[in-house]
Amino acid sequence: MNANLNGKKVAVIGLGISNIAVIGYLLKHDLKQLSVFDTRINPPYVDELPGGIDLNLGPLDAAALLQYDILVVSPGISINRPELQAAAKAGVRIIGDIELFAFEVNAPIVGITGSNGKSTVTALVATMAEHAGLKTAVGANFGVAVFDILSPKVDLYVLELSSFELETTYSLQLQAGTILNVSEDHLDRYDGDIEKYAAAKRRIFRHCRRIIVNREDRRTIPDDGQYWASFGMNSVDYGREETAQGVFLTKKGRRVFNCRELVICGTHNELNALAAMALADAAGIPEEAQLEALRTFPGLEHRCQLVRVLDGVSFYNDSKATNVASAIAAIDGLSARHPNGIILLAGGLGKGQDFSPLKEYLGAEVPMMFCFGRDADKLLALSPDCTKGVLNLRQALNEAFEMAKPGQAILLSPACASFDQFKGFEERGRIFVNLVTHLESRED
Ligand code: UMA
Ligand code: ADP
Repeated sequence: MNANLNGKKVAVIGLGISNIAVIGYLLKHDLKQLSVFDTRINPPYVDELPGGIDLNLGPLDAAALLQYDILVVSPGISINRPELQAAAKAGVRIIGDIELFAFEVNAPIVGITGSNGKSTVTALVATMAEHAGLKTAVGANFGVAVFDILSPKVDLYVLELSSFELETTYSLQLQAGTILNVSEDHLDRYDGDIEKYAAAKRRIFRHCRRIIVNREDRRTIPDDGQYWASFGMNSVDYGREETAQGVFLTKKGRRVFNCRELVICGTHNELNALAAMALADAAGIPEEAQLEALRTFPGLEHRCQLVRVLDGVSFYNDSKATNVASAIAAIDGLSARHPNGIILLAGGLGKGQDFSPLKEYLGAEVPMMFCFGRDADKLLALSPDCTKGVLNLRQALNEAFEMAKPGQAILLSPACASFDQFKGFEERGRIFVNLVTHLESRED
């Protein structure tokens, strides 16, 4: 498709962060019709719509959708819904905001997807680019709509791309792109099939000049097996070397960085750093700027952050761990610091995941897991002895603190989405930090 929208009938499906920005863009065109649909009765941003716009709230009307040329579907709406499938079958084009952005953008783009680490790597690459003096814009799944960052002044875009966004993107040209890893997540949107989810992620490689893969995860490798660089645990290509002096990050066997200088911790963050360096090299960002960014990047909020130490107990906020693999990365990353045990606070919406990989940690690194939220039962079923059901996060924290011994950690790493009890992972993390901050010493 081309971006010539003039004379077209366009409907925007979903009124969230992405599509409110799309509407601003569409209003600059001479459309034949612009309508807005949202399945929610009370979606956000209604007050920001221009007066008189055709607004349709509540269940989608399949017949009504057939009259449009283009549907711009926001990421939170599955394109597999029957109403959208029927429209697609009838020849209506189904795209997302990133597809429209692809026709407007002039500067080079680095694209990052994966089940975990996307935001961290996106922020790291952007920090590297800024250290190199480039005017850098960060957006998409990072929380900022692409049409809110589009500007002729930008030298480099760094986009965090979700599988949902990639499903509705066809034409995005990337200078460099990667899939960091693929583990179970969002399977409720992929018929429980991780291969369908991985295939959606591999759409990132459709027009990607320099492809970077995780050589230990076959699902991150394009179907034709061709790529520009790889990262992984050993010292091949972008890699790691474990020595008596510590762990070094390497490029083709050359030691470039001592991980002692890395602020963000854990092996998963070493891999994130390698992926970021590979992307930066692919985008022409000098190595000096890369290393400076690695030395200074403090990590993002809600990702395995130490909140406080009270009575010898360390409290970590890892609210962004919305799937099992990220919770396991946090436990692995912290277990060396807390050999006496990590009390885990977990639960929420499981999104169809298999929780069983957590089982081997229960009774070992994790002596107790307090479980809350809609899918608490599935977590409780992993071990009757090392789990306890509680009503909410507050109760989980209080009971965990009652039993915690000095040297142990209390880790909020829920392995689940938050929307059953919170507005999002940020709210869940903020509430946790607030509760932890107000805890009183048991020794007084
Ligand atoms: N919704 C409805 N009916 C609708 C439209 C939306 O019920 O008609 C619901 C969705 O199911 C979802 C919520 O409303 O629960 C928001 O959906 P949306 O499509 O309006 O989302 P936006 O506000 O536009 O935000 C989206 C991304 N959200 C999702 O993919 C769900 C944001 O990623 C992204 O930052 C934003 O675009 C920027 O352009 C968030 C996210 O949770 C952070 N992403 C998932 C993740 O990281 O795991 C994929
Ligand atoms: P995303 O944007 O993909 O959700 P984030 O960088 O926000 O990724 O991190 C989300 C969660 O995943 C955090 O709990 C973090 O500690 C964990 N994490 C970060 N990088 C990785 C990785 N490479 N592998 C596994 N878990 C990771």
